[in-house]
Amino acid sequence: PVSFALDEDQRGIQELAQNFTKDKIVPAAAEYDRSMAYPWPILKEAHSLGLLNTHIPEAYGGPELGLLECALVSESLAYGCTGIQTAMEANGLAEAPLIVAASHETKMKYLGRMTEEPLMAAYCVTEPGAGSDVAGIKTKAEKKGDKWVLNGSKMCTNAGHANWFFVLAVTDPSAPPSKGMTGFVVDADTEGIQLGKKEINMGQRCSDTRMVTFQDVVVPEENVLGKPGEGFKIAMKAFDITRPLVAAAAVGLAQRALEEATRYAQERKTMGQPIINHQGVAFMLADMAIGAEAARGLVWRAAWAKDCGERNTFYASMAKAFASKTAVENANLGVQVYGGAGFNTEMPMEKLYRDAKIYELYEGTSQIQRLIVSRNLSTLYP
Ligand code: CO8
Ligand code: FAD
Repeated sequence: PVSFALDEDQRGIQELAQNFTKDKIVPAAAEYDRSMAYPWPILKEAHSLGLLNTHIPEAYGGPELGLLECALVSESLAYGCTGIQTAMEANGLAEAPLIVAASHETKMKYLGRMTEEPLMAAYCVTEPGAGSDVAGIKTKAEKKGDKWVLNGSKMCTNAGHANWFFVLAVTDPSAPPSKGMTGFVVDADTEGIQLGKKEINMGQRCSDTRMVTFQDVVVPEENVLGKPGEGFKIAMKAFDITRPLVAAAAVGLAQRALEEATRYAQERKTMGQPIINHQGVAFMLADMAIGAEAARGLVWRAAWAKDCGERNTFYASMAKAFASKTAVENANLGVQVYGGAGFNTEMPMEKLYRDAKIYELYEGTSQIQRLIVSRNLSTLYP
């Protein structure tokens, strides 16, 4: 039966994440935004509570949550700070290709260590010359004896703190991209890896985005995920897992903006009334509530489809596009409800506004999500 009611386990994990957010993330968020320090103490505590790496299977020491449960966690954590949550979610993104395609031994080695200690990992697909067009990447790996030699540059989250990278590289330039690329797991301490400077971004400033350069990096054959040539599809299948979760994080931001704005509108008075009594303000709050609830519905739809074993690409892109738009709109309306105070860095809304924009860019831009949705339409409605 269709139900929007969460069961006891789902409520339990949601409450755990909400309490952690209230106690640890919300009080620390503004300072991490100012200092741009990587939030190690919070990541370590999240790890000890089982709130990091939530979709690692139990066989490798993880909680093996369903995608819907992972989405509940992502939304709850992002409510507190999407910069901190992005660092956490980027682990899930790096792990997703391994969950999709790695051998038991590789999962044991690389997923196992993520559950044993608080380590971070990074997903390296985007390059300076190719973001939306994954088929256009230039990083290459050549087989030399029983090893692969990797050369190229990537731009990714968590790079400066990663223990290992998932790297997508061209291995057969003569094949079409979807059959000529291979996914590798690469230990971060391998010789030939150079890290660029931390990028200073508009928002989510404590999250670590950097260039990583691979120069003649030697990777053993056993670190190939699946078979050579399967990399492009493995990278895409990973997005089916993570786009609903990135969308869930956008919902967390949208919900936070709604709650902060609603509280403020009850306190702030103009013309002898709390501003929430002015219809012009109340309707902005109503739009924010409608957006957050609708976006959450799409996230749950995309997560549920995956949990049922269906291909969820269509819904994952819908959820990602809609939730990102909602995050940006709610942050914008939130600033409007706050008036001039919304523009002040001492107030929460200014950070939400800066943090929101990235949702329309990373994990596939809003145009790319629409491309994916639109490509499905003629098959669905011939
Ligand atoms: N599952 C299975 N197979 C797939 C999937 C999928 N989801 N998607 C595509 N394929 C298959 C196709 O069926 C096709 O197969 P075949 O060749 O056998 O017919 C093949 O792959 C090629 O597919 P397309 O024809 O659709 O390939 P295109 O090159 O035309 O287009 C996209 C592909 C959709 C444009 C793709 O390049 C894309 O998704 N681009 C966006 C890239 C992106 O999202 N980058 C994000 C990087 S990660 C990031 O930003 C991290 C943010 C920070 C962390 C936040 C916390 C997690
Ligand atoms: P481009 O692809 O150059 O796009 C430019 C513009 O053209 C966009 O508006 C785009 O929507 C539009 N466009 C492009 N192609 C089309 C088309 N066919 N139809 C319509 N419009 C189109 N990448 C990783 O691999 N791992 C990470 O961990 C990671 N973390 C990131 C963290 C941050 C903070 C940022 C900013 C980026 C990160 N990225 C990461 C890269 C991110 O995924 C890319 O920036 C994103 O996919 C867009 O690629 P691009 O920047 O090259 O833009």
